[in-house]
Amino acid sequence: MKVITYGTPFATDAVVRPCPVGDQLQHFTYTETDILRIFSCPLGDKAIVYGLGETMRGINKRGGRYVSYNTDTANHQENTPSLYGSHNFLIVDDPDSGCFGAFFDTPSRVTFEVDWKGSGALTVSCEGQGLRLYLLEGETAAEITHEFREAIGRSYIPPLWAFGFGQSRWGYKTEKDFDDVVSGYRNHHIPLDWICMDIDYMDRFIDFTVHPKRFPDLKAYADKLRQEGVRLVPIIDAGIKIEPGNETYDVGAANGYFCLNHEGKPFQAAVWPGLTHFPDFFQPEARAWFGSRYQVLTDKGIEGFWNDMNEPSIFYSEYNPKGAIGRLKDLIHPQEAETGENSTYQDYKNFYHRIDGELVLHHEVHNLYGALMTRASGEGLEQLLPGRYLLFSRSSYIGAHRYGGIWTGDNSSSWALLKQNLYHMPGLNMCGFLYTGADTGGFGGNADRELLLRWLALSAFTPLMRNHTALGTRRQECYQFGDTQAFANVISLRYRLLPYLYSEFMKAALNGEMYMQPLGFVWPQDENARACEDQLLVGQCVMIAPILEQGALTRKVYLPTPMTEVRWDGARFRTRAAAQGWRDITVPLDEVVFFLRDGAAIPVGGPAQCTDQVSLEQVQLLGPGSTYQQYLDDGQTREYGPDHIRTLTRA
Ligand code: MIG
Repeated sequence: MKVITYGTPFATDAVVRPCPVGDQLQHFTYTETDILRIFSCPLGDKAIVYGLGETMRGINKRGGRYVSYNTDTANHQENTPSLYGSHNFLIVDDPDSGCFGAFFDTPSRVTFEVDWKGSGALTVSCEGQGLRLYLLEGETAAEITHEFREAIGRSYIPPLWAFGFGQSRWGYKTEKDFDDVVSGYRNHHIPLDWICMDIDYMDRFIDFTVHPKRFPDLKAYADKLRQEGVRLVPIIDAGIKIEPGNETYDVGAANGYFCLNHEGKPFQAAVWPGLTHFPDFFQPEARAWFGSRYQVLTDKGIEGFWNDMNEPSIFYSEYNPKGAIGRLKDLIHPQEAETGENSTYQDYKNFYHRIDGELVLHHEVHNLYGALMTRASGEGLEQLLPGRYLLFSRSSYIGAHRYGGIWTGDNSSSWALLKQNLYHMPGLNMCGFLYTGADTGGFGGNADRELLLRWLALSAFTPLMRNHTALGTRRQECYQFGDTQAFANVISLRYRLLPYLYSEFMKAALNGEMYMQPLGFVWPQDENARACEDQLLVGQCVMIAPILEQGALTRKVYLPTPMTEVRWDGARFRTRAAAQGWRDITVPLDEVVFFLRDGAAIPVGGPAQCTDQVSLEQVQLLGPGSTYQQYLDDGQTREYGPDHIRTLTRA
């Protein structure tokens, strides 16, 4: 990897390894305008462009236009240009001219046009004061990804319980709402490990408060659920309610920890709590202070959090009085949204951060805001808790992957967004985000039974497996769709596979490898594997080929090599050899089918209703292979390391 510097780039801390300076630009031609630095290169007909993390469309980014400018884009669709995170790393993999990788490291807006409108070129336009361009060479996309991952530092490692199944819904308010979820799952013998507390647990949406009537004694309540094997995971929003007596407001205001407006006063914008100030996460002192605020909840036995609204999302402000209406217009007129000039854009040009004694316009460093909130929380939780914490954020930039995971935001209950969940995973893994997943079943809109079951069969393999949905949508808990046996079957697979999934996650995190990768990473010479957009490898031994079409009981699967087909019916695994080439599989709604790579064996455990009941040690080998290298630790302390490997051998 080599770095070339343009202008006066902002230090993002995305890359943590020293990197030699490149003497001249490779692969791209460079042009400049008053406001843009433009990098362009031709794309061969067969070139695949991998990467770009949280962006819409397929694994291969060809044909699209993607704008790195973190945006609260509920109901995003295939052509939505900006989501919640900015991950400016891509790989061009051309069988005719070879592979290279490029990371455009700037917190300002960047636009990627990838064979956009058939241009036959990759064009990257960067705004802002400057950037660092990292270029990576290698034989394969996998090799380049590994080098990049080593450069950006080790991915965040969650506790084992975070790999259990989580239930969430915007609208749970009282202890009774949560009790109902616990009993709903336990009574139907569907495993469950954690439940998210959305904004209604707070007192009037004020961060680091608990609603006094709804949770008169949160500590006692959290302890009670903990006895039943369930943890509570509260949400924290970016905006701090302006209200004397709100301790977070008082201390933040007294110490100058909030972002400023043109007049040097704290910038005001309305979000859930009403008028708020935004913490200036660019100041190290503000980060340390904000991170320490989580103690209000860790003192009550909380070990996991999700950070929301940290693009930051803004409903309206004095600079953008029609904010909410403007956002509605963005949804109705996606063409306007496509320019990136959406309504919150005005806000982002109207507030400042204090960075090393200088005022910096938010817009210039916009894409780092959520990442720095994650860093503040992660560093805080590291101090507050003796062991590992669960943390996932909505907004992100590369670098945040060292402190927490992300979820992919407000998707919807549609087959298109189910597919998107699969497409997202490899690009996110390339950028270091391993602990990630989508709102299973979809956030907006109403999920039906079939969609939810098929979605669960995919998220059973994503590290973050959470059913979440919006206020006002159909009830989406797994016991709300008639016969619950199918749900118990699918989710129980996740728990049976935990010894394998956890081991592969840990190896991927500790060794800078992919946890979920496209087939083209492993079989770059195989044209069918390269073209495959609806199958993934999970760890080194498993290939998944989920059903992604409504009404489909069968699908075609491509096997680059001979494999073992595994069918899980809720009670047992049945295996049979499957030859190389195109195969048809039939998958009833209450079963899951996946594949083991040729000669592989994986460890599987016994039945469990929560991770407390999971033993990573008591396992059996599944598949024709005779050995497996299992990563093993206690799943909760920070005593992890690449050498915690044991060799399992078939008795
Ligand atoms: O303005 O907290 O993406 O998961 O349920 C919406 C309510 C705010 C957006 C998050 C979503 C969450 C919702 N939040």
